[in-house]
Amino acid sequence: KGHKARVIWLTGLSGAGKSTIARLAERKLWADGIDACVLDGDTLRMGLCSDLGFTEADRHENVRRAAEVARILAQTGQVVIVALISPLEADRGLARRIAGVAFDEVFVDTSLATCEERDSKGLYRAAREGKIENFTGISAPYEAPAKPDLHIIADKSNAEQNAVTLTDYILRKIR
Ligand code: GGZ
Repeated sequence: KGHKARVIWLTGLSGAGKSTIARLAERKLWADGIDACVLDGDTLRMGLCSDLGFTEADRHENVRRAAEVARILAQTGQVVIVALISPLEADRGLARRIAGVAFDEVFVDTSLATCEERDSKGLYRAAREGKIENFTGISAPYEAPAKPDLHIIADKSNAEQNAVTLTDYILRKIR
């Protein structure tokens, strides 16, 4: 069982589609009999990370905690799909080191223009109006991965297609 242990780390802007792709891929893996689970930034921030905000230090701590949990889960032999903005290259490097198992950095690459146009939660608008501070892409940095293990150009295709791309990649890696 343990040979499948793997951390799949999705990084991208708010609204890039990370959570949707992660959930769809999780189901596809289940359908193939593979133990998979999702650690989602939004969900972690409701509990384990509810004390954290969006300063650089808090995001760093958020990434660190998610990576530690991912490590524990991966050690049970699961494929752990993490969906966090994780905007800084250095923090993603930390996550890779903490995970301690096979680790893939996946760039869910949806342009800021597209995320802002969709604005499904109205956060970009609020950020533009100054109602949310340190908003990634608007008033806080996003460092795009220079050499992601998988680059999903999410602008050009729908979530289902992107989830197929991700699932196929994972299946190739674990088989
Ligand atoms: C970025 C923010 C912010 C700020 C609230 N900046 O699209 P969402 O709503 O559902 O996902 C975003 C989520 C980001 O949490 P992460 O834990 O993934 O971020 S990080 O890895 O950088 O720690 C967004 C919402 O929280 N949100 N304020 N200022 N996203």
